[in-house]
Amino acid sequence: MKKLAILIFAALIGFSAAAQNAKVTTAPSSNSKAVATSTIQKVVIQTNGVCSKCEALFKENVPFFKGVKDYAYDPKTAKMTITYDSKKTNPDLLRQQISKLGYNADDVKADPAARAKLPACCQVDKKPGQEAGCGHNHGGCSGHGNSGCGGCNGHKH
Ligand SMILES: [Cu+2]
Repeated sequence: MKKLAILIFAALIGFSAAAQNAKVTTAPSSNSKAVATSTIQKVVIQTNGVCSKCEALFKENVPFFKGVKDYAYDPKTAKMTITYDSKKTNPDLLRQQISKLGYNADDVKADPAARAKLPACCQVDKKPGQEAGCGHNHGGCSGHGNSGCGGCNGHKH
């Protein structure tokens, strides 16, 4: 009778040990499942940046928005390509943040207060087909880029 009790006791210990082992092995597998589902996404946003000063401002800000993993900007088209973590941000939020810098972002219009603080030539909307730069804007880029908008590719008459 005593022997049977020991056997049952041993069996119980063995069972609980097995259960603990099972727990340890299941935990990592559920983690790896979460990693497999990528939340990294890419979005292209049309802005209305006009010159290299705009480009510099974007570069100083957009890569540091929450959830942004990678950022590229094409000054010819004023399009931004943003790689982001969809768990931390989303395209609508990114457009709002770009608007707060003073620029249009797709359908989201620039925040007027932020835009008013930009250098004068950066506030001028580029006409479709016009080359990148602040050419044709003699008021804003007075002195052909010597003041107001140092980054302007002036001298376009
Ligand atoms: Cu500019």
